[in-house]
Amino acid sequence: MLSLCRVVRPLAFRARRCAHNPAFSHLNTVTEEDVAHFSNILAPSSVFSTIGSNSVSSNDIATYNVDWMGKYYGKATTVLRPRSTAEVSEIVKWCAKRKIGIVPQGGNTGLVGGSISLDKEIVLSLGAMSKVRSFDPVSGILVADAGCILQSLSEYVAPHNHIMPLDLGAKGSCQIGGNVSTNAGGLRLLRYGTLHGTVLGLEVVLPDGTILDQLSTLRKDNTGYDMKQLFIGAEGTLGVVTGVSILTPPAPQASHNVMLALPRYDNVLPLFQTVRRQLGEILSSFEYIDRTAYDMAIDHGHSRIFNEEELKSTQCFVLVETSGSNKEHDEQKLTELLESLLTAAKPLIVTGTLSQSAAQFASLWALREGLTEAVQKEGKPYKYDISVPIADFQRVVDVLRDQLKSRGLYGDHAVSKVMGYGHVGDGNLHINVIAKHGYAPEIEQALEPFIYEVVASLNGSVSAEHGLGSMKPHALHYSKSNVSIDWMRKIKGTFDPLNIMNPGKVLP
Ligand code: FAD
Ligand code: 2HG
Ligand code: ZN
Repeated sequence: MLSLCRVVRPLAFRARRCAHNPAFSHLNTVTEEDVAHFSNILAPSSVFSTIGSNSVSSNDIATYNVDWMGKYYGKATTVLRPRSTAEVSEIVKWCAKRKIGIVPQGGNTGLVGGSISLDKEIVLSLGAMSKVRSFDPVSGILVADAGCILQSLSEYVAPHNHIMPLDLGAKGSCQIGGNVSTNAGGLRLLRYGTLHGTVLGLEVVLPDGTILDQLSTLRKDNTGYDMKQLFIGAEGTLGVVTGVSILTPPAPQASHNVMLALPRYDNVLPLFQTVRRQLGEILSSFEYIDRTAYDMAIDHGHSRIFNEEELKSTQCFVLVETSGSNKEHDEQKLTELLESLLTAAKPLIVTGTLSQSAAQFASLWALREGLTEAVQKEGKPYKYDISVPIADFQRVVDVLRDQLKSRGLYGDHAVSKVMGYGHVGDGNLHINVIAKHGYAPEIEQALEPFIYEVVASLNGSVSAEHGLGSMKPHALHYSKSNVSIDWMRKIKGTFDPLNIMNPGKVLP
């Protein structure tokens, strides 16, 4: 295997179309007076507006007005980049008084159009709040501003032999506040669990400007309702997260990975059971890549892991990672696993490649982590991030491909590829449908609500980890009962009666 170490590249912005939500009549447009007020409460270099005497051009704020995929165009005239929680509070107080909508924006890597202003809301970018407030190397508790980039935090705790409890392909751009607000999952969830468990406390500016300081560093605190949980995954609809207290685990002493080639999709579930049983506590990731996704990654320059002969009988792949405290012990367990898989009477795998160096370890991960960027180079993706039973992963991909075929939309003239990859260990499949020549209404109509109905029939979730943003509020009812949606509305109404905080997102 070639040793290729890819790093996350700067994220490019591309533009395509405008999402529109008509329900904004309760909000006011930003005026010259508002911009003047913002310029009084913030440093001049923190205010960017196409309105007023110091106006900038719409090009200057273009990157805040389009999402990472180039699927959602924003309409904000004004972008504010506060430097402190007090400044965020002043901004929000003014917006509440004037009924101006606010879109909190982190690294803008979200994949459901949540960080984009749909109408006349301002963008409140957290990027200038990027200081680590404290770190305790004994407990591993890190307290940081919401605008800290995930990768910077990983680099901050690394010399203390700690790691962040989450890791994702967007780590070079996404912010910890954005991660918390989307309840991001990622590649380490199987081992370290969700942010609902690792986040110990939050500091949040509520929709009236009040600062809610729950930046606890306590592991245990059973004093009533655990309010922070409401903001984890709220996608900026309940307040602006300004500070995060999070538990960082000790870095594993030894990590290994192996890419397994499987002859049949049906083997994924029995393989997961076998691997979990044999590796036990050292299993830290179990990621799925279908054949289409693998071939695409190779086309886009990733190292070839298997030869042509091996690929002839391969339908899909699994990337297994182990993390433990004893290198020899872990290596022995992995080698024994591979041997038993290859010598079984009915082998579940065709073959496997065990990384032999840090570079090979990184290369196997780069292929998996690089899929989202490779997809982006292929065309315009429709992304469906779903929870379904593991045994149904590939069937759902196939059913969707068949649906496009039946509408005459599958082929180089429309959808060139339909693929699946994701986090088997978490029951989370990412389906990517690639529109070769750009987004088109007839493709979307063929896909939706069809895919949501399929997910509902499997009792799955229409959003496993990316959230609802502006893409899926209308699909919420496929995964949540009316009673749940009613109570979500009541919670939203209690925190944000004026509906200024990220309006048009999450709730239908
Ligand atoms: P943004 O995109 O800026 O915002 C996302 C949402 O959170 C918006 O609704 C926004 O209003 C809100 N928000 C942001 N910051 C705040 C704040 N401080 N206070 C209140 N609300 C806020 N996601 C996963 O779960 N797992 C993955 O493995 C994964 N991999 C990815 C790989 C790539 C290459 C890309 C491009 C994206 C990936 N994502 C993944 C999606 C995305 O990166 C995550 O959802 C990430 O957590 C978003 O963080 P962000 O700072 O970019 O937030
Ligand atoms: C991943 O798991 C991310 O790689 C992105 O959640 C998924 O590209 C996608 O659809
Ligand atoms: Zn994912």
